[in-house]
Amino acid sequence: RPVVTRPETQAIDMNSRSNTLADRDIVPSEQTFGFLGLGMMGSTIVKDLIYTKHKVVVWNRTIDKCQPFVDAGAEVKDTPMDVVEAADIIFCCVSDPKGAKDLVFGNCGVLQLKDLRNKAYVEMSTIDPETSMDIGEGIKQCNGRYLEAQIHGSRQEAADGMLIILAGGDRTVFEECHSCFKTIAKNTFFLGNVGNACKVNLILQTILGVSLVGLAEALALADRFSISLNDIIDIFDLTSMKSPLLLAKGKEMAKGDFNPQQPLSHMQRDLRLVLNMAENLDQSMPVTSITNEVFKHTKRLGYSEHDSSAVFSNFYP
Ligand code: NA7
Repeated sequence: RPVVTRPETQAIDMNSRSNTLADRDIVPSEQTFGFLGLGMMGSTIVKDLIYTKHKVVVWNRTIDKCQPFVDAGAEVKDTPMDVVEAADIIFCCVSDPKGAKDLVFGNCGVLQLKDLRNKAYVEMSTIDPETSMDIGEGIKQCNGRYLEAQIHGSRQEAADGMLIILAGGDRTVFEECHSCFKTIAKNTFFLGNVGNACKVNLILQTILGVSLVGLAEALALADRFSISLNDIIDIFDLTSMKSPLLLAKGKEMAKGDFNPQQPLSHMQRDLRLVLNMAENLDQSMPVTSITNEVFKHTKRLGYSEHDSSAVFSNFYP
């Protein structure tokens, strides 16, 4: 089996700006915003919040990642609890539901503060509705306000300020986050109760995951016939099936360029969350189940940290 090398981790470019920012006429909120989690998404978001003059306090598990943000004007704290103490509205953007829960319920977590009066907590990590409801309940019991604000989009879309925000929970928090959301997103939707935004986000991820596996399988068949993948993509572009995303992913598959825009491990995590959600409803999801298996296997081949388009690699012996 060929050795799969991990994709290079790209350092955040603190000087890059999305072209869209200049046109958005952003008046920053006076409130102080906490930010937990400076991964690829979190870093990109915080960089733009600082640029648009929001007051930001940050924390990341690997503390070294905070330094460029401190240099750019953010304050850094030692624990999530310290961030909550210093901020009015706290965003969280970590890998998965377990990480999201740890930051709220764990040692030195948000709830250690006990009294969250005048504080609001905004969950941006991709999570399932049940986790979101648990977090929301915990925050509410300490008198805090809670909003789930799921971010839909790739790392490039985050860098371009073109995310879509799907929100549910406390509407006043949604409104108070207006200048932040305007900085990072092209559209924001308020979808009602806690859980609704998570459901919509995961449903969109289901469409994406299933489409990527279909695309990968079809392109692999073309390759077996020695038909040029670029020809297939050019013809696909002329059909009514075309979509910007599938075209981009098809090109990545043809080139074998799996630079992570949406890591494959995140895609598989989302499919797992979808299947758990459907299981509780006895909803049959045969295609998503197989799609999940395909992504799981691609992870085993070593492509967890590559882009989801690396699912193409699954179809080679
Ligand atoms: P990355 O770049 O993989 O970053 C993940 C971040 O989550 C990073 O800051 C991690 O800290 C942090 N993390 C992961 N697990 C934990 C736990 N258990 N405790 C504390 N912090 C944790 O992901 P992205 O930025 O692309 O995506 C983040 C979310 O946005 C994800 O849910 C997407 O679906 C949307 P580290 O730096 O490793 O110490």
